[in-house]
Amino acid sequence: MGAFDFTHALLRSPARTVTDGLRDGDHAGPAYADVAREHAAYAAALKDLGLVVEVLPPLEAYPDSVFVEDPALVFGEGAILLNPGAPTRAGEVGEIAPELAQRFDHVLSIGEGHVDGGDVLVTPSEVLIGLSARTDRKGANALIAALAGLGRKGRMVATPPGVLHFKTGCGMIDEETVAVIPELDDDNLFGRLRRLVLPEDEKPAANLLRIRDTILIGEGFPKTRKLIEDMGIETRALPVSEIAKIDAGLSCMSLRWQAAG
Ligand code: CIR
Repeated sequence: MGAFDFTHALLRSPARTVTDGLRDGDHAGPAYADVAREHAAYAAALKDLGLVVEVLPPLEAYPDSVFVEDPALVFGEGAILLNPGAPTRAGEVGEIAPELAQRFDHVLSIGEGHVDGGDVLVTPSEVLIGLSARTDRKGANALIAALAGLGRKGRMVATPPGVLHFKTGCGMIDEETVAVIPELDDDNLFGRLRRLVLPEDEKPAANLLRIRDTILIGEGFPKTRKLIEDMGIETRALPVSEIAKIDAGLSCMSLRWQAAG
């Protein structure tokens, strides 16, 4: 199976408190009903693409808990519990842990330091961990050790200042290519991967998601869609304008994996 041939996805319904989700700046948050609509469209797209999609119940105590990517990292061979760097999100780990224990034979934990899953880019040859305001060296080193336990190599990189998560600025297009914002157009970051640099006025498109043969991308990024479609890859645009109000994109709303066998 190819790197993007996911079979399963785990999601969590947005809580009504999502209106209080963390954001950079003091602008208004999203409307609950609109986040619920975007979440439903996302879940439907993953199902359409052939994945088994499970949706966990909402957690009102955790406004950002719809973003299940941040408290854990999953692979077919096992899961790793992370530790989100925002204090209001720390409790999400204890909520996702029993769910992962039911679904994975091996569940490891970073144990110390902080890592948000949004800072973790899985490439075919290595796992890149972006140091950021949410992810520190201690957590990144602990994650590198946990990844070794699953037979994977991890490497620490830097998230540019002002960018929330490493994957706010990049996403895998195919096994050889990564989409990047201009700030991440750097020879030292992505090893042998080719970089597709996004137009300056479409930087939020970078948090795209390759699922099987399709790239899911936020609505409103025609230049980026064309760049990808010119590579012969199908794209499908999804509404993200509400979750964008709390600094979220497409990767953060699911944990995705390929079931073994
Ligand atoms: C936060 O600041 O933690 C949330 N409002 C957004 C998290 C987005 N997560 C992600 O991109 N992995």
